[in-house]
Amino acid sequence: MNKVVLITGATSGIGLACAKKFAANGDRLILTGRNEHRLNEIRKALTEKGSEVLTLAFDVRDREKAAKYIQELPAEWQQIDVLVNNAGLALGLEPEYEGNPDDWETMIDTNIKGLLTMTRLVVPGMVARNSGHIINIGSVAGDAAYAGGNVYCATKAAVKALSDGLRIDVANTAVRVTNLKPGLVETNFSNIRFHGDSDRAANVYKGIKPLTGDDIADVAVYAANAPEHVQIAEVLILATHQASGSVIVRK
Ligand code: NDP
Ligand code: 8X3
Repeated sequence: MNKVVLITGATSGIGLACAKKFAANGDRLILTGRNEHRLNEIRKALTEKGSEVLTLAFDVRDREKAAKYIQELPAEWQQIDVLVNNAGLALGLEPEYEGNPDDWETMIDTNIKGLLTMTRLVVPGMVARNSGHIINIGSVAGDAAYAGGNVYCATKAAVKALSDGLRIDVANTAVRVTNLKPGLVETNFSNIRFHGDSDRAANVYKGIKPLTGDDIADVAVYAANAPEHVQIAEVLILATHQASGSVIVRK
């Protein structure tokens, strides 16, 4: 309630659902993403419902711009209570030996280095105030590789290692770190992964009731509102007919 929550990748899917759920919880939102038009639309819709929203359009791979925006936040937005490191993507599902190096670079730069950039910019203030919460959106894909997942799975394994490492680094403070690991969530994720091939994307969710962004956002809001002495360190959230990243029972 009344926290300042910064969400990266808030223009779609899990990030957008988090924006709506944290807004409904009475929190103030800093929403980021590359798509400025979508950010403006979302700000307008949430503001009309009574929320306080600031939007910042930047690419998390652009370290300089990210630093400029965070360092120049208006005074009333500078004390970020919750950082939701959500911006991320998968590209391709080829065997590792046939993958596209440009796709690898985009995934590594966004999912790992972008998350690190935001952590480096926001967490020092939390440590100085002895208060704050970082919610990283990892994945079941970080627990074990699945066919064709290679580099994407590696980036999400890195999110687990970075969450665990950060948790150690802030253990002498009241700052908390959560790694949320969703399974199959129907968002724009597969459209992006398959470079706009919507039939192939739809097939990913065929014969199964997938999770929604709201399902993940509910857990994020729960973790952020747990009593101060409770650190929800890691949560694996799967669709009911999914047992792991590679075991999915379709009807
Ligand atoms: P969407 O494609 O629906 O949303 C991705 C969001 O990330 C968009 O808001 C996009 O905003 C933002 N984004 C992507 N690249 C950048 C960038 N370089 N800079 C800033 N923002 C960026 O996918 P999801 O909601 O599904 O994905 C969100 C997170 O959840 C990702 O980290 C993903 O790996 C993870 N995840 C998804 C699962 C799923 O099954 N869908 C399961 C497990 C984890 P914009 O285009 O405006 O920049
Ligand atoms: C997204 C979930 O299993 O499609 O991280 O990789 S999965």
